[in-house]
Amino acid sequence: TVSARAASGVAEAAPADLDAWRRAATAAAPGGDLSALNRITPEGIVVQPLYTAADTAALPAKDTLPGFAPFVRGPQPTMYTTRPWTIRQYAGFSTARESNAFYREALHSGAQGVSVAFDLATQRGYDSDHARVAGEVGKAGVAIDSVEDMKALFDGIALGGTSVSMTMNGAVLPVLAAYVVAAEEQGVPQARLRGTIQNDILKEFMVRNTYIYPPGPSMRIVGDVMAHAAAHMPSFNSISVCGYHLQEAGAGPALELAFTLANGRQYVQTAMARGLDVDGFAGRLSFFFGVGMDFYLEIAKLRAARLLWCRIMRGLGASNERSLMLRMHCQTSGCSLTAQDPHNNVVRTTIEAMAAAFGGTQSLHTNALDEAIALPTEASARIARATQLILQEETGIPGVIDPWAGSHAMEKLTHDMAEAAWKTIEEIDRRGGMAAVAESGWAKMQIEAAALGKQARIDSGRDVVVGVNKYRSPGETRIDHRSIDNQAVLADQIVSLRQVRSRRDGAAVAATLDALSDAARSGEGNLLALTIDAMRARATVGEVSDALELVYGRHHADSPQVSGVYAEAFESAEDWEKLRGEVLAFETARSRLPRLMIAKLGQDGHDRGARVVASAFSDLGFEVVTAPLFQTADECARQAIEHEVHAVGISSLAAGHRTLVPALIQALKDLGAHHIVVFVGGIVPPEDHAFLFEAGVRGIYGPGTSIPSSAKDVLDQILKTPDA
Ligand code: 3CP
Repeated sequence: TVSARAASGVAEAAPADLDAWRRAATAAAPGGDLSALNRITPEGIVVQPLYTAADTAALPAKDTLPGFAPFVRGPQPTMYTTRPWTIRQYAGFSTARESNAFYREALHSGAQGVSVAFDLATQRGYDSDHARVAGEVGKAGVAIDSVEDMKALFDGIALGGTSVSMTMNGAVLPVLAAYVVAAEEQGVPQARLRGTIQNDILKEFMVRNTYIYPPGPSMRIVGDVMAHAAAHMPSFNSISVCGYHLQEAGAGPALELAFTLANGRQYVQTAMARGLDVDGFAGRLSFFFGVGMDFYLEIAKLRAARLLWCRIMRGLGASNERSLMLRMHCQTSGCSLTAQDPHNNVVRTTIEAMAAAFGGTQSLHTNALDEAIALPTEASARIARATQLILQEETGIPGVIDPWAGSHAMEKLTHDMAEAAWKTIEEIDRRGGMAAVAESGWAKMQIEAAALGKQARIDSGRDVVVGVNKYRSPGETRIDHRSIDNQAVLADQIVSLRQVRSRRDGAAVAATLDALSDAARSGEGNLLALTIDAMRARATVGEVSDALELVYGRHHADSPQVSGVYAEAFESAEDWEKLRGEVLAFETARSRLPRLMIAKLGQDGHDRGARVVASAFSDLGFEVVTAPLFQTADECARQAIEHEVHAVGISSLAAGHRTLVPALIQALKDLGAHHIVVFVGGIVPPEDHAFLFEAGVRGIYGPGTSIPSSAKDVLDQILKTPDA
């Protein structure tokens, strides 16, 4: 009998008969086709319904140990069993004083490290009183103009003991220098500083856009930071090579992995080319990955990252174990969060955080549930932190090192992920290396094509997002959110800038700034060391940036648009044809195609949404002009008129909309262009909608809006408006 067999354990111990399983599963599979149960990811990775020993028998790296090369199972022999990952929440807003209070409360309530978000003015190297940044000071991060602000930011936080991460790339020199001087004035010498500076400029050119100078000089700056840190800051991670932003911009896991590792390799090569000994600095390179909802694949990605980095570093001649070991920070995926049913985001973040822990991260940020809407509140930040505390202290998860090891599925997926990424790395090599493909725009186009495919799969319902394109709630869930009084922050910053400028020795500051410009010109000297002198003398972030801009100029990117990808991946022929028909009807009514300009205003360079919308609208038959980044409202209005557009779509992701959008509408009116329809997409809290509509905005399309539905609305709005 069955129970007798079960009791004896004989049937359970019988060798697996894979053929018998195949027959049974084939009979149960749709259409009798077993392969229909495979999922093929957009990157071509096949996820099977079942994995067995047959899938892993030939894998080379399936039986390794943590703390030993190739580190698939983690960089430390004991991993979380002796020290869990660092709970490090990215935060910063308003003034240094307010952010300081937030950090102190977080550290008191379970956070284990600090991670500073700077406002866009600081990231782009402008002082708060610069005319170009008036709408953005203190908005999406903290405003830092000088050492005095940096000292206020870390007041009461012992910089020798707490590790601090700073997301800074373009303005890395003045910001890191201000940190070094603030620590020095706290009595902590550089040599004792622990922490990480992002300093990953290649991905800025690819997706994030907070570069300041052109690629060549920017890479010199990266190299100078690495060289200075290697010599004087032995416990400081001089770079955090980021995949996170690539994933946020649309890259799938294999593409994220490939580009991140190739960027990392490029930095190592740059430093080696300057004569640095690879084992002298490579141990302080760090990585940063996004963790999305594809649970198994995300764990596989993190394991594969360590495997491949070890291979890459051996290839570059590194021999020290630390140089071969990839250490990482992870962040749960911002773009997996939804503005609809925001409480569901806690669930998403928990699942992603588990993937990061199973993947062996060293440090983790968990997103707050309201991050698709605004900056986190005290309450949402508390839940986000507790998500990690619960994983660390209630679940038992940290008690087993790399618990997925030996799973046929996980070992095979780790291998397949590594192979997929490696293929892309080889393609990059064929195209001249990472610096070349970042500069040519090829890398950006790959990411954008992935983003468009994803958007089309969501808009046509193939990829499910609960509460967005399926199971939508009939009502709207309103939640509190934090808003920043930007004008008050600006007023504060102007006062403190005045104080700094009036108390310092102007001639001494000028001399340090001249030395910096000279070093930029000659290529001699270390720019970070010279910037530390300047910041110590109380130069400001903007002045240091200007001293370098004088020599290097400001970079203006120009990247071609992807076309046809959205149309190809869109799966509902009926909806598609209907909308195309409406565009053609518009053409008949107005004797030309609908023309629109997609723009971003101010220093908000997060342009994934803008570029996806531009490309998709263009596939739908619109004529689309993409405005250059970093425009003022006036500049944008003039361009819209020059291009004779019917509508301007502003993509706003950095909370500048309340200032910048009304300014644009006013500028259009001042120039007599009342007929140009203005709409806004991106992150706009519901409370701001009435304000923007009153200012004259005609449509607001938040995260989760399908592109065809916004396109239809834009057409209707234009038709309602008399033409010029
Ligand atoms: C750790 N240690 C151990 C063990 N675990 N020692 C023995 N046994 C163990 N099991 C040691 C480590 O070797 C290390 O010492 C020390 O403890 C700290 O551990 P760690 O693993 O280095 O952790 P941490 O200090 O937190 O550093 C983590 C990395 C760092 C290395 C990843 O670079 C980091 O914190 N990165 C964060 C980056 C970040 O926050 N980015 C935010 C981006 P030693 O150092 O002496 O070896 S936010 C972007 C958001 C979007 C946007 O851009 O807009």
